[in-house]
Amino acid sequence: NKFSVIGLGYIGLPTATILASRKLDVIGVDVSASIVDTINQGNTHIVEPDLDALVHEVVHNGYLRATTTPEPASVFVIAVPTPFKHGHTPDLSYIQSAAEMIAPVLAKGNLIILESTSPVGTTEQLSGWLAQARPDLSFPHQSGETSDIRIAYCPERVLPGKIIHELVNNDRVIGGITPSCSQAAMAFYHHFVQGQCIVTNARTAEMCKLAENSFRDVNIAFANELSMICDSQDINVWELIRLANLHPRVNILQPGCGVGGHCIAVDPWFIVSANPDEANLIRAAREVNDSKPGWVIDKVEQAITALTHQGMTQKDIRIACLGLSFKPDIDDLRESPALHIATALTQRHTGSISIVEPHIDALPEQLQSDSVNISNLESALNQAHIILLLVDHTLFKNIQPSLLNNQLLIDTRGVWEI
Ligand code: SAJ
Repeated sequence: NKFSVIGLGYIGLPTATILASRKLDVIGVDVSASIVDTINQGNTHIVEPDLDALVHEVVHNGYLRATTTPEPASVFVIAVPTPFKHGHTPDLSYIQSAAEMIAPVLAKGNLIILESTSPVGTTEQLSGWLAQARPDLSFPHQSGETSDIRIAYCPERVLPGKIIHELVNNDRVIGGITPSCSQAAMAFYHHFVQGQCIVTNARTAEMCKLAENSFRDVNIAFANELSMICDSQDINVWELIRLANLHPRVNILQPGCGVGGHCIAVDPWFIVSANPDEANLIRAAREVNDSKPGWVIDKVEQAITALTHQGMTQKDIRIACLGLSFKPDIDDLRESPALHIATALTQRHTGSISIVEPHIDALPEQLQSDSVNISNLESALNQAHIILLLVDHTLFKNIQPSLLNNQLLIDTRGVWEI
């Protein structure tokens, strides 16, 4: 039995690696030759705790091999990106290409599992694309039971930073196009999942993933809206949330400088674009979270104005931006509100900006400017007139209070609770 994982990114590579660690024969497929080469050397192209050593082990033991050309296998797991296009509609082209890639090597009895976050109906669509490419095989559809190929939707749910643990321990929702597709997928996940595997239909499983991330987005939006309300009411939002959360049925999340990453800031739009008349709360939450970086930029501009009223010229005002990643203690800058804010400040501020980001070595392209430098924490704090905390990295939580003297502090994460 061979297992194939299509797409070797943040989900596909850990999944392929965990399968291979169970001594299963795994072929990883990716369109990028450089990713394939990196993996075949036993290395990884993504930063994720515990992944490096595991990839090294399974590649050297011969259980995981990467290639750009799909090969026959008994199970294919598709874990390719589903970004959104202009107008917030989902872009399914990576799933369609994955389908076109594997179609020629499919054989009777194969199981295909889609793990990519997808709008409702995508698994059926996948079945349709495959049926077009392989008229010699029968593919499942909701009304029919028997088919040569089985297809299921099983969303990934792992948290970046805890992927290896959560891949094994999280419960899984399994949505086969037919009950026998679900049973086949269930048998597959039992190779490595210790959480419960619960069967439903494909549409429910697709919506379940979107609902999970929308739930989190709506809850973070509540915290972000509260932070803006409290600011104009002169109330410390961090204290307020701590107090409100003492109530046994209240659990408010933490405000921040915005919501980033490639999931929570994207997936709710899949619901909104398919249900524009009903998804009002979900849309509003997205808008609140997307407005937060602009609000933070306004706060920095107000601080700059306050310093100029004290007699400084804007060119002499030095800003320290603490953190660029989309959440604490990772190196991932994708859809990062902190990066967005730092970029906007780079374009607007005439004085110098020091960036402190312990998880990257060089500034991303959009921050390359004569007035911006990457700095260590202590010198950035010493020289700054304004300190803007964007990400609650552990390094920043441990800052000595003596380093925060006369600078203006803008703390978007409640690390200093101001
Ligand atoms: N954030 C806040 N306040 C909070 C919590 C988070 O501002 O109280 C911000 C973070 O700083 C970050 C963003 O939200 O910018 C998203 O971070 P996250 O840790 O909530 O989630 P992700 O994007 O790393 O992973 C999410 C997870 N989904 C849920 O928790 C419902 C994960 O389980 C999913 O597998 C993942 O999306 C995905 O791939 O869909």
